[in-house]
Amino acid sequence: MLKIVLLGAPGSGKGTQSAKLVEEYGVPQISTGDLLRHAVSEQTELGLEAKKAMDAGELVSDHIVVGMIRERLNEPDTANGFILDGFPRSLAQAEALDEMLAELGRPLQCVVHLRVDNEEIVQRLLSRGREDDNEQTIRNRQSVYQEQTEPLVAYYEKQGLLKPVAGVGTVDDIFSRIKTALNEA
Ligand code: B4P
Repeated sequence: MLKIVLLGAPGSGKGTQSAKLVEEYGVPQISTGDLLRHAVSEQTELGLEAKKAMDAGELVSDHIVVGMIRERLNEPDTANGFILDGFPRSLAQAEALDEMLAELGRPLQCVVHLRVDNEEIVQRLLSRGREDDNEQTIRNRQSVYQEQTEPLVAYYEKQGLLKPVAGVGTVDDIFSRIKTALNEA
């Protein structure tokens, strides 16, 4: 059983580490970025609305993202746990998540905070080269992160759930640090 949030700036490696956690613990990864990119590729109404925000490096509206997560957490494969990757990203999303998990009787175990400095992130994302990985959008994502997502560090620290992990070094080194943090949780 693993019920965690991976918190970190855009490009801090949440998706990379989630894939390894899925392999190790056998619980599903729930990535709002992946769910949104899927909606964009299917050209649903929601996808078209989300694309504008994603291309600009802004957050997609809380209403859309919370609805997607509510649906996903009600699917049976999450009964034994989940890795939330890239959600929550605002205080409103974090509060909505607390409510949903209280209703489901499945509180969070811990929040892993991947810490990487901004310049390293710009270099990583420029070499990843996804559609929203140009320098201007990356810089905007970083300032949106600082304004809207960074307050979640204090939010989860207050709840005694925060586990800071250095997100630099090799993917395997970071993964070992995450496992150590989870064992302590
Ligand atoms: P996401 O899909 O969540 O993407 P991300 O934050 O950019 O990436 P992540 O941290 O997962 O990094 P990755 O492992 O890929 O979000 C995209 C957009 O969707 C957002 O800007 C927003 O518009 C929208 N969105 C998503 N969730 C939302 C929400 N909850 N509310 C509102 N809007 C939302 O790693 C990045 C790169 O680094 C990769 O190329 C990887 O190979 C490399 N890398 C990883 N680890 C490394 C290491 N140790 N060393 C060197 N390189 C490494």
